[in-house]
Amino acid sequence: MNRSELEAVAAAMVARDKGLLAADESTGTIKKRFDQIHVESTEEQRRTYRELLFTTPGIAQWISGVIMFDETIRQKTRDGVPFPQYLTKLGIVPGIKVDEGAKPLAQFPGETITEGLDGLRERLIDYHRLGARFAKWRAVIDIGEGIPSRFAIEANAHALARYAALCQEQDIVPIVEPEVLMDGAHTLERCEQVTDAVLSTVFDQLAAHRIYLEGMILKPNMVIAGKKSPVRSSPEQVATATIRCLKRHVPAAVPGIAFLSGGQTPAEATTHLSLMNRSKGLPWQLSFSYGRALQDAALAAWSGKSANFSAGQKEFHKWARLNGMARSGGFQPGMEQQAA
Ligand code: 5MM
Repeated sequence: MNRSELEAVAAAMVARDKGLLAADESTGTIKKRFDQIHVESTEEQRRTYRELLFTTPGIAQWISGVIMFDETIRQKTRDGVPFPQYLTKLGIVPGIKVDEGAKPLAQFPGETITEGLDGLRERLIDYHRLGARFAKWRAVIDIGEGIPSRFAIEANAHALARYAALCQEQDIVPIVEPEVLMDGAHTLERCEQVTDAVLSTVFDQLAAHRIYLEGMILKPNMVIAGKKSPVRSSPEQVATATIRCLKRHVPAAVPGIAFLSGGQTPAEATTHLSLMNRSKGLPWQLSFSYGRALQDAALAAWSGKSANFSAGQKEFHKWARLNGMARSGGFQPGMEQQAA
């Protein structure tokens, strides 16, 4: 393990004013996104859409790294430049999703375990050769009646730590993503309780697996009420509870925390990030690693039509820039209406 290399890549991933683009939708998920805009999910359409994102003019000012899917990291721009090389040239760090998805956890109805550890060492060697310098693994924890169980939290935390150790062995920075879903009807308090338990278990496992904390990035959910909860959380409540929870569990040695958006609207996710970044004296960088919050508007503007290619890029640029501003607390709700 090359510690200084891991540290340098992790620092670049959470560099000032920048964040990560999660463009690692698996074939099934990107099909769902394309279905919403009535676009057929062919390999060429997926390549074109990823090219739209990666070649957006000026994007390197706000985007530090891109998480790709296995298919994407092997694809090229229309001029024949492999995506990882194209991004590296712009100063954007190429990354790769290496988990193989959340599968039902046997004997634990309604819960999942993320798979993908078998053969991971060899896959990481291959991805490093292709240009990836960081990786991502997502564990999914749902909140419902009687769940999550202690066992599911532990099993997922154990897998996350095994993944992280294999990444660091191959000089790849692991993004550790334990996502507590916001799909349920739970309150913010319940989300905080579960996120507390999850982060505490994850950091225990990371320590047990001898993870070099300075060479990793945490990608957590924000602490927020479930989408079906009748009680909505105010932006201030989300920001306060999220920071409180992170302070309890995330060691200062971790260089950065890059949030997922989890189904919040782009404006909500950006507002929350901005508010949190107004807190003084935090030991880590607070950044973003959004999928939907960065892409929703771009997807809708593009809608699969080549005439809309630059309209899609404009929307992606806009949300990347607004989140870049949120990195130093400079985004205010409403700014998205004026922003071009
Ligand atoms: C972009 O979506 C990612 C991949 O999802 P699948 O493995 O289900 O295809 C996802 O892991 C994403 O990186 C994170 O959940 C963050 O995305 P959001 O949309 O929540 O910001």
